[in-house]
Amino acid sequence: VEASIPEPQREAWLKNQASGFKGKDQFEKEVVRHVETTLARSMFNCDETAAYAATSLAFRDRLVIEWNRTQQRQTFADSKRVYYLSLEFLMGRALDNAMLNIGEKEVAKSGLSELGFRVEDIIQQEHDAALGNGGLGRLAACFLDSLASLNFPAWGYGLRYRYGIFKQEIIDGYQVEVPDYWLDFNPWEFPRHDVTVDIQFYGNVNKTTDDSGKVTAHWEGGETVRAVAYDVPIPGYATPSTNNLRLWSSQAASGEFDFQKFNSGDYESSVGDQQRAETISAVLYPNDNLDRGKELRLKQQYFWVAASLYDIVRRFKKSKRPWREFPDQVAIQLNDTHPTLAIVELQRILIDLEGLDWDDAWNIVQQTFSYTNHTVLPEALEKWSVGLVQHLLPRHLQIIYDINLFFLQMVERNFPKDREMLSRVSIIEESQPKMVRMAYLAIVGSHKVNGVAELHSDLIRTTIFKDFVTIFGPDKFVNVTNGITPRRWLHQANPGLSSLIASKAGDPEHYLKDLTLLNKIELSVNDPAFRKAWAEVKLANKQRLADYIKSTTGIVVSPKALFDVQVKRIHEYKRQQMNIFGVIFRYLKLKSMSPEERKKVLPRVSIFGGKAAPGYWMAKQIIHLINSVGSVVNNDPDIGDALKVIFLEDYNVSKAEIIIPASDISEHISTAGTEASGTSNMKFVLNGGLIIGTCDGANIEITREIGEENIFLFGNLAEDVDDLRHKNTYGDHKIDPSLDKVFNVIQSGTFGNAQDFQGMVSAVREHGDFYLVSDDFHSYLETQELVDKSYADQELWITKCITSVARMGFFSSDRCINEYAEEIWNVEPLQPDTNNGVGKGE
Ligand code: Z2T
Repeated sequence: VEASIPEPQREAWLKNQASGFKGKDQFEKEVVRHVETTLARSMFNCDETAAYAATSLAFRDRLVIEWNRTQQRQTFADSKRVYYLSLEFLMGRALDNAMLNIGEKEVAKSGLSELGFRVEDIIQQEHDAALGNGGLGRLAACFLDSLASLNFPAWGYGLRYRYGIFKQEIIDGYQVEVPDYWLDFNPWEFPRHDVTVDIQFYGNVNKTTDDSGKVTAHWEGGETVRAVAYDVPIPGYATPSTNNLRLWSSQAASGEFDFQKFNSGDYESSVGDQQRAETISAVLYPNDNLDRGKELRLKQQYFWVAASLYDIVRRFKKSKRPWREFPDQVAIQLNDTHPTLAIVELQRILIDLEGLDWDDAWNIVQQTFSYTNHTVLPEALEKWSVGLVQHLLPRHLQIIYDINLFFLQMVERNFPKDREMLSRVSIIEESQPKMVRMAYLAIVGSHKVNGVAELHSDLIRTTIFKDFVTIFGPDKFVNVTNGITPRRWLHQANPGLSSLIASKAGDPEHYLKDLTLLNKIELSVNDPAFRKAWAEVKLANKQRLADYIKSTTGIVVSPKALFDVQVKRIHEYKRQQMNIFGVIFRYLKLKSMSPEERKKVLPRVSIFGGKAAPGYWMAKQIIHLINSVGSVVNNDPDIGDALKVIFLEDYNVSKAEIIIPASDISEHISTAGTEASGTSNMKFVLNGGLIIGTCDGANIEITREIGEENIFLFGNLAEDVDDLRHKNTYGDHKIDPSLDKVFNVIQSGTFGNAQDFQGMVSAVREHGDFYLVSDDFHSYLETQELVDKSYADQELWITKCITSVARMGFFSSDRCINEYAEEIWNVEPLQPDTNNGVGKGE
């Protein structure tokens, strides 16, 4: 490594190598230096914002040093790398994570305290990096944390949206969206103005034939947009390994800024061109589990995919290896179908630009890519109209047709008797208009396809991708059950519980890296002191949330009440409507009691949070009903503490870190077979809360791990859903009597204008109850009663909680990443102590 600096200068460089702060005194010195020089502020008016900025910069200096070293080590080792392509990275805040992963949180705490600040307050100054919608984006963030913590050479690739997911305000009970402009001050990104790729759109294709008769396609004309790299360091926990997340930002390419217009005085329209280019990376599409097929979205996808592949190929070419070794050096994971064009783009690079034969190129492509499916909901499966793809990416459409042709020829050869098969599996849907089925393209272009929980992986094998299992054989389809990072979701979010666990399971540096060590706490399940401390931690976490509720809503809730939490994107399949109908039923029951009876009931706080996609009318109605029920119930003097209904505005990662540790029971109640995995279910149990849920997604594996006596399962099974839906539509659909009562009360105007909630009611009563709310309602209410009874026995409840946490080790994203590495990527960790690659060639 050092040999790259010429001898005469080497000494000066090495002597002056940056090192970042060491210890509290140097940390303080660095903070003050950043306040005074980097930020140009006087130390006499340093507020919390400035202290946050300076602290981040001090930690950033430390990160950057390890980041450079890690990248250099990886370059010299030249081993296989993983590239995780995701349109979403829901990172949340970075400072606390940087402090923890570097292992200097105590230094920061005492240093900041000497400077007059509390570390918790400083951490809270940071704006969430919210470049994602929900589970899919947060999963990508957990994966980056695990990849770095396990020392895998890995890069994330995404888009640098100027606006993350919108901020949610609740005004008069309705959701209002506010833009999330988050880049004002972001110390965690490094613009790389020297790392740019010019991306082509539109134009047309011309073919030339050389002397040997070989035909080459040339994609010409159209317009160009420039991709500029912004790099974000991703530190691993308790390791110096620091990986890179590269986010692309769009700019006008230099040739595209129209100087003609500019010089002729048409300044405005030349700036307009500039802005049009910047539009590509301007905003995150706010839909969770829905495909809207907008042209700008397709542009985003190709822009990001093409820039990332150019970057990956450029890095590979430096090694001067033959092309056939590409899959030995590169594994590319497609996070859902959003980056599927990467398959086509690599094939294009290999055949059009590098001159490989189709078959050689296609082998490389298939060995390189693998695809994760995250949903079976038909409305979320991406399709692009052939016309749009033809217009925007004419050469790619030709290649897609060729991929499809060769694929269908293979199918025809192998399954000559099944004529219908060809139209069923065709990448091109012969509809009006014709559509490109992106999931099929992703399957055909990958060597592995995975689902995200066992039930989900079974479902894709037996339903939506059934034919492909027949065609490619069962080994291509695997399960990798999702996981969560215990660093953020236990240690950072719940320091009280983490240190209590440490008293039994040993050093956090051990159990946070091998979460199965949690099982040690089960030995203490009957230890009275441990149990008492456990209850105190939960109460403190509930008090923290109660304070937050008071400060944001003005509503006072008792931390002694049972906290019932459902926080996730609002979606009919997740059934927040069933939850609020259940809350109404509880309210009616309380109203029918005498004051004496009412005093005996276990008080409950129903807490909701989550965003509705701006165009999702039914989801917005659900939010409105929750808020309307809240204003009636919370102000009903008969009710008092017996029931409170809270809607927490603008649910996001940093709010999850406060809400999740405070939960007693959380709701994961999707219609069976619709929630691919869910990951918050894992977070809640890991934080000592129990679950009420359906037999869906990862709930099933959570049950297997923690024992069915420790979870409240209810409702119909996935295998029965089709029949029930059929009955609801074609048979006589009898509504559950308790639900009918609830509907009548809604329609009497108890919660405001009945008309406002008609959609929710008639979806069940008149439109076939697609999500089986009525079918599951009785079982849901019964199980909620069981929850009340169980909570009344606090001793048994605490036993359930401790036992569950002890058995949650499986759900670490470290386990999950190790499975991907072994079963799909074939990559190995690169230990940071390999002497910086010195002596290995070069
Ligand atoms: C998403 O968050 C999920 C699936 C999607 O399918 C899209 C989005 Cl934005 C296209 C979620 C699943 O709903 C959830 O069950 C799963 O746990 C999560 O992805 C991560 O796999």
